[in-house]
Amino acid sequence: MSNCVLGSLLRAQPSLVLIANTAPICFMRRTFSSRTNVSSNTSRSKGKAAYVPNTTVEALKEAVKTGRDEALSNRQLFARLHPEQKTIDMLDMYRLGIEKQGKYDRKRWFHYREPEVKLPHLSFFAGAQQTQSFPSETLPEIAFVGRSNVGKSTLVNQLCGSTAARTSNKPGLTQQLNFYTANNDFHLIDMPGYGFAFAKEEAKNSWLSVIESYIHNRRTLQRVMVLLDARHGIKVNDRDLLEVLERTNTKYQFVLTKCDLVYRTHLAKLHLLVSNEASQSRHCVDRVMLVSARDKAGLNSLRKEIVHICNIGEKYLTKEYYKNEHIAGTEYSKQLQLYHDTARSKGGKHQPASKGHKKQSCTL
Ligand SMILES: Nc1nc2c(ncn2[C@@H]2O[C@H](COP(=O)(O)OP(=O)(O)O)[C@@H](O)[C@H]2O)c(=O)[nH]1
Ligand SMILES: [Mg+2]
Repeated sequence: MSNCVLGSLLRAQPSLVLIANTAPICFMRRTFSSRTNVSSNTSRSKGKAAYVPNTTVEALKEAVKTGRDEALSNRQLFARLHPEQKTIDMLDMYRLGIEKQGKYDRKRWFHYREPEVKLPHLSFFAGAQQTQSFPSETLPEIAFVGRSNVGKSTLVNQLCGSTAARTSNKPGLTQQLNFYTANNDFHLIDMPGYGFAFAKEEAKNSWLSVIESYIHNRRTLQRVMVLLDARHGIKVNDRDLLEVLERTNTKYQFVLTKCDLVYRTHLAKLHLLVSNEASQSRHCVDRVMLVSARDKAGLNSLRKEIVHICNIGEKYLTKEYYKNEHIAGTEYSKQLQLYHDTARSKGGKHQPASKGHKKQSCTL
């Protein structure tokens, strides 16, 4: 999880270190069928034991550490999750998730204004429905894959401030792999979505084979970003994809999208589950990214991740950038400390911008 994220802020405020090595995935209906023991015998692991994916419910039970016989609904299990305070701080800092007064939420009265990483605009250069039509392998590639309507095209656009990728409310619009180039530095690939209800049967079955053929044969593919809707987490079709990624030894990473649609507490719990799943999977990067394309939150962290993956940091992350990031991080941690001190002196109830109390904000 090292490379980008909170960067200098974390050096300044170690308590904000983004959690990554925590517990398994996701929140689903009670009727979820058992899909177990799709083990992978591949050798390329990070010292992890052979990967045996849990069902969503099993993972949830494991994360809650409840007895497997205890009769609790998934909703109850999910409610019992206890994300760490540093996760809440991280979500708060990046303004991810809907704020709500409660145990894990607090009224925001300071801001983290991180300097923006600017990536070049995208231009479409190829579309492919089958292996033969894939363009030649030249630049490092990052593929975005996930269920239909999860926000792949929107994210690809937002990352580069572009409108090249077509977005739609209607699921299943992208039926092919769309290749976009960013200033001849790297390629982003918008993959076909899966799991939509209205698709023809043969289209439903073909998504996996096209994706598999791409990830299996593509030597320039650096990472597959698996997008998950923050309202739903990992679903059945996602597990089919994960199985393929594990089997083909492909490095992948989870990205939770549409974080503006869920409460911060929900997001922190889901992050805990997905991080757990990531840390147990052999080829998954531990760090789980969170984004909201609507609020433009979390995008910068993902941009930095891309820059590091493609090894183009020298071009896009200058010394000036790191300096500004450090200043912003230090300022934020001071604000956070002040917040905690004030909250403590008021017996845990903080009243940020009341009369006579000067509202604090980061000046960057
Ligand atoms: N609220 C919210 N809506 C989003 C976000 N990202 C995408 N959407 C919406 O989700 C719908 C599907 O997005 P799209 O990018 O076409 O999904 P794709 O099928 O995965 O490519 C569109 O209506 C988007 O406006 C987000 O971060 N927040
Ligand atoms: Mg799309």
